[in-house]
Amino acid sequence: MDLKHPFQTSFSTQVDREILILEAHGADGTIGYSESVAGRDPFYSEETVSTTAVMLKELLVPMLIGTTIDHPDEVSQLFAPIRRNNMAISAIEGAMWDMYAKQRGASLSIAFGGTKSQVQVGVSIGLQPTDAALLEKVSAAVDAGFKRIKMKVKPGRDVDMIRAVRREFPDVLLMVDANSAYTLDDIPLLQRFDEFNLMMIEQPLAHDDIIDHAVLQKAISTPVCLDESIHSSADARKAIALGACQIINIKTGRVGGLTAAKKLHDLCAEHGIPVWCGGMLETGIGRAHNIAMSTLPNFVLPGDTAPSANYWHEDIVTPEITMNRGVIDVPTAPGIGYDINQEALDRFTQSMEIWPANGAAYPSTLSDKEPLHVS
Ligand code: OSB
Ligand code: MG
Repeated sequence: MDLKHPFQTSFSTQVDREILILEAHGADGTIGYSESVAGRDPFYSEETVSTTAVMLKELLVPMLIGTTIDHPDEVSQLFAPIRRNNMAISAIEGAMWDMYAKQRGASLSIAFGGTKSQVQVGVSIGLQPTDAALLEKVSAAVDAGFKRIKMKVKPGRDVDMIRAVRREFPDVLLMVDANSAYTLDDIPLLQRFDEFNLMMIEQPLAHDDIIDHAVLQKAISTPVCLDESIHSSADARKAIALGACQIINIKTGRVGGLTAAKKLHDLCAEHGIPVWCGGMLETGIGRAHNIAMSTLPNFVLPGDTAPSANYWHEDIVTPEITMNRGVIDVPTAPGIGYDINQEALDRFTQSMEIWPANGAAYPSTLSDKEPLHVS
Protein backbone atom coordinates (compact mmCIF):
# COMPACT_ATOMS: atom_id res chain seq x y z
CA MET A 1 0.00 0.00 0.00
CA ASP A 2 1.41 3.37 -1.03
CA LEU A 3 1.68 5.92 1.75
CA LYS A 4 0.17 9.31 0.94
CA HIS A 5 3.45 10.95 1.93
CA PRO A 6 6.93 9.44 2.35
CA PHE A 7 7.67 8.80 6.03
CA GLN A 8 11.28 9.55 6.94
CA THR A 9 12.89 8.55 10.21
CA SER A 10 16.52 8.51 11.30
CA PHE A 11 16.72 4.92 9.99
CA SER A 12 14.81 4.94 6.67
CA THR A 13 12.38 6.57 4.29
CA GLN A 14 9.23 4.57 3.70
CA VAL A 15 7.12 5.32 0.65
CA ASP A 16 4.90 2.28 0.92
CA ARG A 17 4.24 -0.67 3.17
CA GLU A 18 4.20 -4.36 2.47
CA ILE A 19 1.89 -5.78 5.09
CA LEU A 20 1.01 -9.25 6.30
CA ILE A 21 -2.69 -9.43 7.14
CA LEU A 22 -3.84 -12.47 9.04
CA GLU A 23 -7.38 -13.87 8.95
CA ALA A 24 -8.19 -16.54 11.51
CA HIS A 25 -11.26 -18.56 10.53
CA GLY A 26 -13.02 -20.13 13.49
CA ALA A 27 -14.91 -23.41 13.28
CA ASP A 28 -18.13 -21.42 13.79
CA GLY A 29 -17.38 -19.17 10.80
CA THR A 30 -16.17 -16.21 12.86
CA ILE A 31 -13.22 -14.42 11.28
CA GLY A 32 -10.62 -12.65 13.40
CA TYR A 33 -8.37 -10.09 11.72
CA SER A 34 -4.96 -8.79 12.57
CA GLU A 35 -1.91 -7.24 11.02
CA SER A 36 1.78 -7.85 11.51
CA VAL A 37 3.56 -4.53 12.00
CA ALA A 38 6.89 -5.91 10.77
CA GLY A 39 8.42 -3.91 7.95
CA ARG A 40 9.98 -5.10 4.72
CA ASP A 41 13.46 -4.42 6.14
CA PRO A 42 14.87 -5.18 9.60
CA PHE A 43 15.64 -1.52 10.39
CA TYR A 44 13.22 -0.85 13.26
CA SER A 45 13.58 -4.35 14.70
CA GLU A 46 14.95 -7.66 13.49
CA GLU A 47 11.57 -8.93 12.31
CA THR A 48 10.43 -8.51 8.71
CA VAL A 49 7.37 -9.45 6.65
CA SER A 50 9.24 -12.58 5.53
CA THR A 51 10.37 -13.69 8.99
CA THR A 52 6.85 -13.15 10.28
CA ALA A 53 5.42 -15.31 7.49
CA VAL A 54 7.95 -18.09 8.11
CA MET A 55 7.33 -18.12 11.85
CA LEU A 56 3.57 -18.19 11.39
CA LYS A 57 3.64 -20.89 8.77
CA GLU A 58 6.28 -23.20 10.19
CA LEU A 59 5.72 -22.79 13.90
CA LEU A 60 2.93 -20.65 15.30
CA VAL A 61 -0.01 -21.78 13.19
CA PRO A 62 0.87 -25.50 13.54
CA MET A 63 1.17 -25.02 17.32
CA LEU A 64 -2.22 -23.34 17.52
CA ILE A 65 -4.21 -25.56 15.18
CA GLY A 66 -5.99 -28.31 17.08
CA THR A 67 -5.49 -26.54 20.41
CA THR A 68 -8.60 -25.61 22.35
CA ILE A 69 -8.42 -21.97 23.36
CA ASP A 70 -10.96 -20.65 25.86
CA HIS A 71 -9.38 -17.21 26.17
CA PRO A 72 -6.77 -15.31 24.11
CA ASP A 73 -4.49 -15.14 27.16
CA GLU A 74 -3.90 -18.85 26.52
CA VAL A 75 -2.45 -18.00 23.10
CA SER A 76 0.13 -15.89 24.86
CA GLN A 77 0.88 -18.80 27.23
CA LEU A 78 1.12 -21.27 24.35
CA PHE A 79 3.82 -19.18 22.69
CA ALA A 80 5.66 -18.26 25.89
CA PRO A 81 8.53 -20.75 25.22
CA ILE A 82 9.37 -18.98 21.95
CA ARG A 83 12.16 -16.43 22.13
CA ARG A 84 11.25 -13.05 20.65
CA ASN A 85 9.49 -13.06 17.24
CA ASN A 86 7.03 -10.78 19.01
CA MET A 87 5.54 -9.30 15.86
CA ALA A 88 4.69 -12.74 14.49
CA ILE A 89 3.19 -13.82 17.83
CA SER A 90 1.26 -10.58 18.09
CA ALA A 91 -0.22 -11.08 14.62
CA ILE A 92 -1.76 -14.43 15.47
CA GLU A 93 -2.70 -13.47 19.03
CA GLY A 94 -4.45 -10.32 17.76
CA ALA A 95 -6.58 -12.33 15.34
CA MET A 96 -7.60 -14.61 18.21
CA TRP A 97 -8.54 -11.59 20.33
CA ASP A 98 -10.74 -10.26 17.52
CA MET A 99 -12.36 -13.67 17.09
CA TYR A 100 -12.91 -14.03 20.85
CA ALA A 101 -14.58 -10.62 21.09
CA LYS A 102 -16.77 -11.29 18.03
CA GLN A 103 -17.88 -14.66 19.40
CA ARG A 104 -19.05 -12.86 22.54
CA GLY A 105 -20.68 -9.99 20.68
CA ALA A 106 -18.39 -7.57 22.51
CA SER A 107 -16.15 -4.84 21.18
CA LEU A 108 -12.45 -5.68 21.36
CA SER A 109 -12.03 -2.84 23.84
CA ILE A 110 -14.66 -4.26 26.22
CA ALA A 111 -13.47 -7.87 25.76
CA PHE A 112 -9.92 -6.71 26.53
CA GLY A 113 -10.90 -4.82 29.69
CA GLY A 114 -10.74 -1.30 28.30
CA THR A 115 -12.44 1.49 30.22
CA LYS A 116 -12.59 4.44 27.81
CA SER A 117 -15.11 5.31 25.11
CA GLN A 118 -12.77 7.83 23.47
CA VAL A 119 -9.02 7.95 22.89
CA GLN A 120 -6.75 10.97 22.52
CA VAL A 121 -4.80 11.12 19.31
CA GLY A 122 -1.40 12.57 18.48
CA VAL A 123 0.47 12.61 15.18
CA SER A 124 3.96 11.52 14.21
CA ILE A 125 5.55 13.75 11.59
CA GLY A 126 8.51 12.38 9.68
CA LEU A 127 11.71 14.28 8.89
CA GLN A 128 11.06 16.97 6.29
CA PRO A 129 13.56 18.37 3.78
CA THR A 130 13.32 21.88 5.24
CA ASP A 131 12.11 23.65 8.39
CA ALA A 132 9.56 25.47 6.23
CA ALA A 133 8.08 22.15 5.07
CA LEU A 134 7.99 20.91 8.67
CA LEU A 135 6.30 24.09 9.90
CA GLU A 136 3.61 23.59 7.28
CA LYS A 137 3.01 20.02 8.48
CA VAL A 138 2.92 21.05 12.14
CA SER A 139 0.55 23.89 11.34
CA ALA A 140 -1.83 21.54 9.53
CA ALA A 141 -1.68 19.07 12.44
CA VAL A 142 -2.43 21.80 14.98
CA ASP A 143 -5.35 22.99 12.83
CA ALA A 144 -6.69 19.42 12.66
CA GLY A 145 -6.75 19.31 16.47
CA PHE A 146 -4.18 16.61 17.17
CA LYS A 147 -3.60 16.45 20.93
CA ARG A 148 0.17 16.40 20.59
CA ILE A 149 2.74 16.65 17.84
CA LYS A 150 5.70 14.30 17.53
CA MET A 151 8.57 15.15 15.21
CA LYS A 152 11.30 12.82 14.11
CA VAL A 153 14.81 14.10 14.81
CA LYS A 154 18.33 13.00 13.92
CA PRO A 155 21.80 14.54 14.21
CA GLY A 156 21.82 17.67 12.06
CA ARG A 157 18.03 17.95 12.18
CA ASP A 158 17.46 18.72 15.81
CA VAL A 159 18.14 21.85 17.92
CA ASP A 160 17.62 24.50 15.24
CA MET A 161 14.66 22.62 13.78
CA ILE A 162 12.95 22.19 17.16
CA ARG A 163 13.61 25.86 17.96
CA ALA A 164 11.94 26.92 14.71
CA VAL A 165 8.81 24.90 15.55
CA ARG A 166 8.75 26.03 19.20
CA ARG A 167 8.99 29.66 18.15
CA GLU A 168 5.88 29.33 15.97
CA PHE A 169 3.98 27.07 18.36
CA PRO A 170 4.95 28.03 21.92
CA ASP A 171 2.09 26.16 23.63
CA VAL A 172 1.55 23.03 21.58
CA LEU A 173 2.31 19.68 23.27
CA LEU A 174 5.48 18.73 21.44
CA MET A 175 7.79 15.72 21.57
CA VAL A 176 10.58 14.24 19.47
CA ASP A 177 11.53 10.70 18.43
CA ALA A 178 15.15 9.90 17.52
CA ASN A 179 14.78 6.18 16.76
CA SER A 180 18.20 5.50 18.29
CA ALA A 181 20.11 8.15 16.34
CA TYR A 182 22.27 9.42 19.23
CA THR A 183 24.93 8.13 21.61
CA LEU A 184 26.18 9.19 25.05
CA ASP A 185 28.72 11.41 23.26
CA ASP A 186 25.72 13.56 22.32
CA ILE A 187 24.77 14.42 25.94
CA PRO A 188 25.79 18.08 25.56
CA LEU A 189 23.65 18.30 22.40
CA LEU A 190 20.68 16.52 23.98
CA GLN A 191 20.91 18.87 27.01
CA ARG A 192 20.16 21.71 24.61
CA PHE A 193 16.74 20.11 23.95
CA ASP A 194 15.79 20.92 27.55
CA GLU A 195 14.93 24.55 26.81
CA PHE A 196 12.10 23.55 24.43
CA ASN A 197 9.73 22.16 27.04
CA LEU A 198 9.27 18.87 25.21
CA MET A 199 6.84 16.32 26.68
CA MET A 200 9.51 13.68 26.07
CA ILE A 201 12.32 12.46 23.86
CA GLU A 202 11.60 9.00 22.49
CA GLN A 203 14.36 6.39 22.12
CA PRO A 204 17.36 8.72 21.80
CA LEU A 205 19.97 5.95 22.24
CA ALA A 206 20.61 2.43 20.93
CA HIS A 207 17.65 0.16 20.14
CA ASP A 208 18.90 -2.52 22.55
CA ASP A 209 20.03 -0.25 25.37
CA ILE A 210 18.62 0.39 28.82
CA ILE A 211 21.72 1.33 30.83
CA ASP A 212 22.94 4.27 28.73
CA HIS A 213 19.42 5.72 28.74
CA ALA A 214 19.58 5.80 32.55
CA VAL A 215 22.84 7.77 32.32
CA LEU A 216 21.27 10.15 29.83
CA GLN A 217 18.06 10.61 31.85
CA LYS A 218 20.14 11.81 34.81
CA ALA A 219 21.81 14.40 32.58
CA ILE A 220 18.72 15.93 30.93
CA SER A 221 15.42 17.29 32.24
CA THR A 222 13.36 16.22 29.20
CA PRO A 223 11.63 12.94 30.12
CA VAL A 224 13.01 9.96 28.24
CA CYS A 225 10.42 7.62 26.66
CA LEU A 226 11.49 4.17 25.54
CA ASP A 227 10.16 2.50 22.39
CA GLU A 228 12.59 0.07 20.67
CA SER A 229 14.27 -1.02 23.95
CA ILE A 230 11.12 -2.45 25.56
CA HIS A 231 10.06 -5.92 24.35
CA SER A 232 8.52 -7.23 27.57
CA SER A 233 7.41 -6.44 31.09
CA ALA A 234 10.82 -7.65 32.26
CA ASP A 235 12.52 -5.03 30.08
CA ALA A 236 10.19 -2.37 31.48
CA ARG A 237 10.85 -3.47 35.06
CA LYS A 238 14.60 -3.07 34.52
CA ALA A 239 14.24 0.27 32.73
CA ILE A 240 12.08 1.62 35.54
CA ALA A 241 14.42 0.29 38.24
CA LEU A 242 17.42 1.92 36.58
CA GLY A 243 15.64 5.22 35.91
CA ALA A 244 16.16 4.79 32.16
CA CYS A 245 12.81 6.38 31.28
CA GLN A 246 9.82 8.23 32.72
CA ILE A 247 7.37 7.18 30.01
CA ILE A 248 6.92 4.04 27.86
CA ASN A 249 5.48 3.72 24.37
CA ILE A 250 3.64 0.40 23.99
CA LYS A 251 3.26 -1.27 20.61
CA THR A 252 1.42 -4.59 20.54
CA GLY A 253 3.72 -5.94 17.83
CA ARG A 254 6.90 -5.07 19.66
CA VAL A 255 5.79 -6.66 22.95
CA GLY A 256 4.14 -9.79 21.52
CA GLY A 257 0.44 -9.05 21.56
CA LEU A 258 -2.43 -7.53 23.47
CA THR A 259 -2.15 -9.80 26.51
CA ALA A 260 1.54 -8.96 26.89
CA ALA A 261 0.75 -5.28 26.32
CA LYS A 262 -1.78 -5.33 29.14
CA LYS A 263 0.76 -6.86 31.53
CA LEU A 264 3.26 -4.19 30.62
CA HIS A 265 0.57 -1.53 31.00
CA ASP A 266 -0.29 -2.82 34.49
CA LEU A 267 3.35 -2.88 35.57
CA CYS A 268 3.82 0.72 34.39
CA ALA A 269 0.65 1.78 36.22
CA GLU A 270 1.96 0.24 39.47
CA HIS A 271 5.15 2.26 39.11
CA GLY A 272 3.51 5.53 38.12
CA ILE A 273 4.91 5.37 34.59
CA PRO A 274 2.43 6.78 32.05
CA VAL A 275 2.15 4.95 28.74
CA TRP A 276 0.88 5.71 25.25
CA CYS A 277 0.17 3.67 22.16
CA GLY A 278 2.85 3.77 19.50
CA GLY A 279 2.18 3.26 15.80
CA MET A 280 3.84 1.42 12.93
CA LEU A 281 2.01 3.02 9.99
CA GLU A 282 -0.73 0.41 10.33
CA THR A 283 -3.74 -0.13 8.13
CA GLY A 284 -7.13 0.18 9.75
CA ILE A 285 -6.85 -3.40 11.01
CA GLY A 286 -3.77 -2.83 13.16
CA ARG A 287 -5.03 0.65 14.01
CA ALA A 288 -8.29 -0.80 15.36
CA HIS A 289 -6.28 -3.08 17.65
CA ASN A 290 -4.27 -0.05 18.78
CA ILE A 291 -7.40 1.92 19.54
CA ALA A 292 -8.77 -0.95 21.64
CA MET A 293 -5.48 -1.21 23.55
CA SER A 294 -5.49 2.54 24.19
CA THR A 295 -8.73 2.21 26.16
CA LEU A 296 -6.86 0.72 29.15
CA PRO A 297 -6.75 3.32 31.93
CA ASN A 298 -2.98 4.01 32.09
CA PHE A 299 -2.87 5.07 28.42
CA VAL A 300 -2.98 8.63 29.69
CA LEU A 301 -0.93 10.27 26.92
CA PRO A 302 -2.13 10.73 23.31
CA GLY A 303 -1.02 7.88 21.02
CA ASP A 304 0.25 7.60 17.44
CA THR A 305 -3.17 6.45 16.27
CA ALA A 306 -3.89 9.09 13.64
CA PRO A 307 -6.91 8.55 11.35
CA SER A 308 -6.73 6.46 8.16
CA ALA A 309 -6.54 9.50 5.91
CA ASN A 310 -3.28 10.58 7.54
CA TYR A 311 -1.58 7.60 5.86
CA TRP A 312 -3.70 6.11 3.09
CA HIS A 313 -5.54 7.15 -0.03
CA GLU A 314 -7.86 4.28 0.77
CA ASP A 315 -7.85 2.07 3.85
CA ILE A 316 -8.84 -1.59 4.01
CA VAL A 317 -11.47 -1.05 6.71
CA THR A 318 -14.85 0.56 6.34
CA PRO A 319 -15.83 3.03 7.54
CA GLU A 320 -12.31 4.43 7.57
CA ILE A 321 -10.98 5.50 10.95
CA THR A 322 -11.71 9.15 11.56
CA MET A 323 -11.10 11.56 14.41
CA ASN A 324 -12.81 14.66 15.63
CA ARG A 325 -10.45 17.35 16.98
CA GLY A 326 -7.89 14.81 18.19
CA VAL A 327 -10.41 12.34 19.61
CA ILE A 328 -11.41 8.94 18.21
CA ASP A 329 -14.69 7.43 19.38
CA VAL A 330 -13.96 3.82 20.27
CA PRO A 331 -16.11 1.56 18.09
CA THR A 332 -18.79 -0.46 19.89
CA ALA A 333 -19.47 -3.11 17.21
CA PRO A 334 -18.16 -6.62 17.99
CA GLY A 335 -14.44 -7.28 17.66
CA ILE A 336 -12.18 -4.67 16.08
CA GLY A 337 -15.36 -2.74 15.33
CA TYR A 338 -14.67 -1.85 11.71
CA ASP A 339 -15.71 -3.91 8.70
CA ILE A 340 -13.17 -5.07 6.17
CA ASN A 341 -13.26 -3.23 2.85
CA GLN A 342 -12.99 -6.57 1.04
CA GLU A 343 -12.84 -5.04 -2.41
CA ALA A 344 -9.87 -2.87 -1.43
CA LEU A 345 -8.18 -5.71 0.48
CA ASP A 346 -8.48 -7.99 -2.56
CA ARG A 347 -7.11 -5.28 -4.82
CA PHE A 348 -4.07 -4.65 -2.58
CA THR A 349 -3.39 -8.33 -1.96
CA GLN A 350 -0.37 -9.54 -3.94
CA SER A 351 -0.19 -13.05 -2.60
CA MET A 352 -1.99 -15.24 -0.14
CA GLU A 353 -1.31 -18.45 1.63
CA ILE A 354 -3.85 -20.67 3.33
CA TRP A 355 -2.89 -22.80 6.27
CA PRO A 356 -5.75 -25.27 6.62
CA ALA A 357 -6.89 -26.76 9.89
CA ASN A 358 -7.28 -30.53 9.66
CA GLY A 359 -8.57 -30.55 6.11
CA ALA A 360 -11.46 -28.17 6.82
CA ALA A 361 -13.04 -26.58 3.76
CA TYR A 362 -12.14 -22.99 2.93
CA PRO A 363 -14.20 -20.48 0.96
CA SER A 364 -13.23 -20.70 -2.68
CA THR A 365 -12.61 -16.95 -2.93
CA LEU A 366 -9.60 -17.43 -0.68
CA SER A 367 -8.00 -20.27 -2.58
CA ASP A 368 -8.20 -18.31 -5.85
CA LYS A 369 -5.24 -16.23 -4.73
CA GLU A 370 -1.64 -16.90 -5.66
CA PRO A 371 0.23 -18.63 -2.84
CA LEU A 372 2.86 -16.63 -1.00
CA HIS A 373 6.32 -18.11 -1.34
CA VAL A 374 8.29 -17.28 1.72
CA SER A 375 11.40 -19.34 1.16
O1 OSB B 1 9.40 4.94 16.17
O2 OSB B 1 7.36 5.23 16.58
C1 OSB B 1 8.24 4.91 15.79
C2 OSB B 1 6.76 4.36 12.33
C3 OSB B 1 7.45 3.23 11.92
C4 OSB B 1 8.40 2.70 12.75
C5 OSB B 1 8.67 3.30 13.99
C6 OSB B 1 7.97 4.41 14.41
C7 OSB B 1 7.01 4.96 13.53
C8 OSB B 1 6.27 6.18 13.84
C9 OSB B 1 4.95 6.36 13.13
O3 OSB B 1 6.68 7.07 14.55
C10 OSB B 1 3.79 6.27 14.05
C11 OSB B 1 2.50 6.15 13.25
O4 OSB B 1 2.09 5.01 12.95
O5 OSB B 1 1.91 7.19 12.96
MG1 MG C 1 9.37 5.51 18.19
